Amino acid sequence: DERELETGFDATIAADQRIEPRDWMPEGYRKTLIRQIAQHAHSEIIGMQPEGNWILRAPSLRRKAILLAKVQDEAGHGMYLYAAAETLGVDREELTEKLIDSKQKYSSIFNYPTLSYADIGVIGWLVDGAAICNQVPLCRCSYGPYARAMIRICKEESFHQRQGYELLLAMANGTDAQRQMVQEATDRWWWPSLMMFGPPDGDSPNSQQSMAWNIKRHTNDELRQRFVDMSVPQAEALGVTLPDPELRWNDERQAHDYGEPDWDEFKAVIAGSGPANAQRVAHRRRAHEGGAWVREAAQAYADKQAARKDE
Ligand code: FAQ
Repeated sequence: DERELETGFDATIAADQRIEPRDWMPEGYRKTLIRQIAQHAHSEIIGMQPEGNWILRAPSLRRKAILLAKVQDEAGHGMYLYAAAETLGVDREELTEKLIDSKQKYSSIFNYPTLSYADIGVIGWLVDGAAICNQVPLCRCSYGPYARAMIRICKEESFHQRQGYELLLAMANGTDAQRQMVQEATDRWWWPSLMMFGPPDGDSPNSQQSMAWNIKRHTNDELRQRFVDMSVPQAEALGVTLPDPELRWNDERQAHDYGEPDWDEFKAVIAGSGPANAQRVAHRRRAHEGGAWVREAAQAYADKQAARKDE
C-alpha cells in the first residue's frame, strides 16, 4: 500500500540512492522535479538567443565556429533535459506550450541583452561559470535521469566556460578599447550572474524540501558564495574590477564578503518585466509556430509507416 511505498522511497533517499522513473515517488517530489527540470530545459533553449544574436557578427571564422558549436550544445542540453522531464510523465509539447504562454519560468539571466562581443566572453566566463557551480552538485541529484543528464552537460559547460575566459584573455591582451569592452560587459553581467542562484535562503520557498529530497545539495546562498570566491581571482587575472564596492576577503570566514544584489530587479525579471523577456518569449513562439509544418510532416510520415506495417 501507499504507506509501504512511501517508506521504501524514504529509505532510498536516506541511503542516498537513486530514484528511477519506474519507482514510486510522492507527488510533491515529481512536481518539484518537473518544475526544476522544465525550467532548466527552457533556460538552455532561451539561452541560445542572447549568444545567437552574435553568430552573424562574430569577428573571425574561428570565433564563429566556436560560438556556433556552443549554441548547438545548448540546444542539445535542452533536448536531454526535456527527455529527462518526459520520464516523469509530462511531454515536451506541453512544456513548450507552457514556456511560450509564460506559464513556466526560465533563468532570469537570459532576459538581458548582449550589447558587444565582449558579452560573449563574459557569458562564457560568468554565466557558464555560475551554471557549473550550480550544476555540478546536481550530478548527485537523487533522480537518476536528471543526475545522468547533468554529468554530460557539466562537461560541456566547462568547455563553454573556458572558451569564454580564453576570449576575454585575448581581449584583455588587446587594445585599450578592447579592455574597456571587457570591463563594461563585466559591469553589466556581474549582478545578474549572482541572481542565477535564486533568492536568498530566507526567501527560497523550495530549498528546504528539495534539500531533504537530495534534489538540491546546497542552498542558494552557499552556491552563490562559492561562485563569488571562485570569480575573484579570475577577475584579477583578467585585470577587470568586479562592480561591487563591498567585495572584500573576510579572514574570519575564509570567504569574500559581498554586496546585496538588487532583489527587486530579480523579482521584476522573473515576473516577466526584464529588459528582454517579451522579445525572448516572442522569438521562441515564432520559432515554434514556424516549425509546425516540420512536426506535422514528421507525424504524417510516421503514421504512414505505421499503417504500412499493419497491412
Ligand atoms: N531565474 O525556492 P527557489 C543554463 C524561481 S544555466 C528564474 O530558490 P529552487 C546554462 C524558482 O523557480 C540556468 N527563476 O527555487 C546556459 C521558484 O519559482 P517557482 C538554468 C528563478 O528551484 C549557460 C522561485 O524563484 N539552470 O541554462 C531563479 O529551489 C549559457 C523561488 O526560488 C538551472 O535551471 C532564476 N535565477 O532554486 C545556457 C539549474 N531563481 O517555480 C545557455 C537548475 C529562482 O516556485 C547559455 N535549477 N527562481 O514559481 C536550480 O538549481 C534551482 O531551480 C534554482 C532555484 C537554484 C535556480
